[in-house]
Amino acid sequence: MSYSYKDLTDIDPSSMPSAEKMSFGIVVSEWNSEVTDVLYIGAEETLLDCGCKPENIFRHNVPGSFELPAGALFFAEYHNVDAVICLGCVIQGETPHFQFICSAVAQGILNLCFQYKKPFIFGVLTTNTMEQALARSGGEHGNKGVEAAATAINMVALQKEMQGRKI
Ligand code: DLZ
Repeated sequence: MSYSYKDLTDIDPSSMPSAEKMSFGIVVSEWNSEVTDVLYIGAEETLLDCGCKPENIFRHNVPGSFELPAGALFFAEYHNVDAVICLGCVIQGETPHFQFICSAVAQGILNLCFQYKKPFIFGVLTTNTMEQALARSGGEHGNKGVEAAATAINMVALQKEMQGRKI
């Protein structure tokens, strides 16, 4: 296993459920795209490493993190995916309404889980500085996109198991 961007997130695909029969929507915020594009690469590589077929990974962009819940909702309405991964980056020092955006996005994503009864994953970096965001998107603190994808696989596997379906 080798990730294109340095990744210290400790995910071993051989100890993960197989994602061979799973499908994923990934919503990516274009705000701070130098960070969110790397989150996407980490997420996509993790899904592929765990056996997901490339044709079962669907990406759509939204303008900013505030739009992530709406993008995820569109996935739930118009694509029959097993889980939706939301990737964004909100930086406090550059965002006057930081708290408002972060809590709205977190609550919006959580609400979708209950509304659609499937996993919607919060892969949003909420940091004080760009430096901290870069450290968590392929830098010394790993890649939150990897963590979000691994969480999505584990949650889909859990849901299938509890439904009595084969993974
Ligand atoms: C407006 C704004 C600001 C100031 N900062 C960020 C940010 O750090 N990260 C992010 O993802 N989005 C930011 N946005 C854009 C909002 O998320 C949203 O796209 C706009 O307010 C339009 O609804």
